[in-house]
Amino acid sequence: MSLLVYLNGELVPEAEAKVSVFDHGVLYGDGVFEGIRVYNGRVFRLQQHLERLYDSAAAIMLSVPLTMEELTEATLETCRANKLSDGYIRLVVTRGRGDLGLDPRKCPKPTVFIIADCIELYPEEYYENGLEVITCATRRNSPDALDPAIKSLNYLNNILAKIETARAGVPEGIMLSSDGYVAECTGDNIFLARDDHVITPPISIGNLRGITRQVVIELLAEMGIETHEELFRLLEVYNAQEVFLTGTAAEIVPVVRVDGRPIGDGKPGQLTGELRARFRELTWSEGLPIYE
Ligand code: PXG
Repeated sequence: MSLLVYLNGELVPEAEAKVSVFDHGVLYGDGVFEGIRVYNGRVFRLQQHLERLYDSAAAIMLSVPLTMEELTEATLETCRANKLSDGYIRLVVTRGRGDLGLDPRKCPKPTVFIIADCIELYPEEYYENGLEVITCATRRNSPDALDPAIKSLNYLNNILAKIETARAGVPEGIMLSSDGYVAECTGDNIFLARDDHVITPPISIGNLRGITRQVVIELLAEMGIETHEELFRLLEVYNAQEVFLTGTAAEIVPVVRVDGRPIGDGKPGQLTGELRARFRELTWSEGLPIYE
């Protein structure tokens, strides 16, 4: 069945959901986006995703032409039009149509589109057996050039790293900051379990303030486990008791091998398993209802 895509205020069939080749989102990656999950007829953490979208837009001086309430309603409407009850939403705001120069002032009207589609889930074996990851040679963008906390359409930094992981035959890769600290993965945040607490890199090193990252910090707090946001290098990853990644697509996924080194006993850890169970419960019961 053809999807209905929200495009600048209208729901149009997928084949008619087109943007101009002069759109600066296409020409320069000039725009922002969100990837959001729908579970059991509810949109998970929509408010947080929209807040991050408006923050990213503000950082690049892009004015989203809808209020938060309007964008919320447009998102729900797009889900309803596609009878979505479990799936994935891609919400994009580009600079809009301009000329062949960089100047964003030549783009008077931002383009907004929302795709509500099924999600291709990660293979079950990733969760059962854990992932093998490598460290990518491509360093994460430096925050003083293009801050990775801005979820912009410009994903080439991540894609270059993703090409390395594909060549190595593994599903994800660790990206370091320019001075060698662990920053995040190509599309996921990273956590290590160490003794009685958990660590994850601070946002300021240059990573995305992941919505799943925040959920995991909350779940850990409920379990009485502290999360320390601190700088660490690869050695600490190799020596961690457990390593796991978090992201909207991946949810919470155990890592069992990094650069050829087994993590812990080389099997998915107990804490990661417990977090996954709690995450499943939360996603099943929380979220903004689409059909009420
Ligand atoms: N870091 C980066 C660079 C990301 O792109 C995350 C961390 C995790 O953030 P959230 O808010 O999702 O917990 C992301 C998000 C995909 C896909 O298809 C990737 C993301 C989101 C949705 C889909 O690979 N990455």
